[in-house]
Amino acid sequence: MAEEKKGFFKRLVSGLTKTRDNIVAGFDSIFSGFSSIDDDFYEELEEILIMGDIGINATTSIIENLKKEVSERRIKEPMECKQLLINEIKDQMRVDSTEYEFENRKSVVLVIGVNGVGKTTSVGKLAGKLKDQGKKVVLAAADTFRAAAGEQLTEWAHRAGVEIIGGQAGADPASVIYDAVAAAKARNADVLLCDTAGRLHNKKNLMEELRKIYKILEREYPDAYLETLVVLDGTTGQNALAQARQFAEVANVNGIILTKLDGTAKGGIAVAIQSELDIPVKYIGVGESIDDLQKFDADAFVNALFDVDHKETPDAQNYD
Ligand SMILES: Nc1nc2c(ncn2[C@@H]2O[C@H](COP(=O)(O)OP(=O)(O)OP(=O)(O)O)[C@@H](O)[C@H]2O)c(=O)[nH]1
Ligand SMILES: [Mg+2]
Repeated sequence: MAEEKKGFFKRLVSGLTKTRDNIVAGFDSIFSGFSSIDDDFYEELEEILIMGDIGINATTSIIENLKKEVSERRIKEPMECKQLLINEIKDQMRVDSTEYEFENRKSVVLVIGVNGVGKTTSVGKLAGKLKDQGKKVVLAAADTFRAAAGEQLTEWAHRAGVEIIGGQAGADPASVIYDAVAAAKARNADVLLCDTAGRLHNKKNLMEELRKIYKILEREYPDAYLETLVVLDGTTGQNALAQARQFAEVANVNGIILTKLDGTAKGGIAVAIQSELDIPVKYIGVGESIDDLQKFDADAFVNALFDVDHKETPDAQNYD
């Protein structure tokens, strides 16, 4: 278990290399380049945070809080700001453990998002994770739009060792959900994970489709806890933020799965989403294999970003 945690932290550190190069290299040059903490210093810090996709909101509060701390503690050396900055960034992105309630009760998890962001992959990875925790998982292949979508999820179901309920291509997604609910009830499943189609919906179609699905869930499975997760592609930076905002307008979004953080310089978007929209990033994806999805942990994320403490930190984190 500890080995596994370490392994993931290592992958996180290496996955965030580009983001780190993008943000942290800039910090270091400021911390060592400035001899005093003045307006120029703050301005440059602000610029790096904005360029690192951390978002206006988070950047503003990080800088304001930093100024306050610096003056209260009478800090004079730019280098001494580094740890304060790390702490401020962490504070922007804490996720309460109650946010994972759906993992611990009978639940339905609806996974939505636009084309190609990693919905099916994330459903597969999440299935593997929950199965490993000893949970009974059923998958609903409610992407009936793309012909190959069912096969793709079936492969994941085999990999994770869980059951899958699908429908014919072109079938009504709500009818697949209906069948999947029946299966989940019959097998006394802990979690029903629903993959959905990612075609670019217009807002009206999306609302209509979600409304039908929610209606079936409310009617057929009223005792299941409903969790709606939006999947966002971390490589798309500000675009991901805009998508999250749009989905939040049409659905009761409980959280975000942020994928493809490996190999992107835009990982700072994780901070922006949390701070701008107040929707927690609950999972992050840092690769294509089944183990490459983990609960988001602000401390581990920011430590990985700054590449600090990564020898001691993993065991102290709540990766499970
Ligand atoms: N590197 C990397 N690739 C990922 C990650 N998550 C998903 N992918 C890849 O992204 C591609 C698209 O993933 P899918 O899971 O098919 O995306 P989707 O949202 O289901 O796509 P549609 O159903 O077509 O809308 C695949 O090649 C995945 O392997 C990740 O965390 N890291
Ligand atoms: Mg898919």
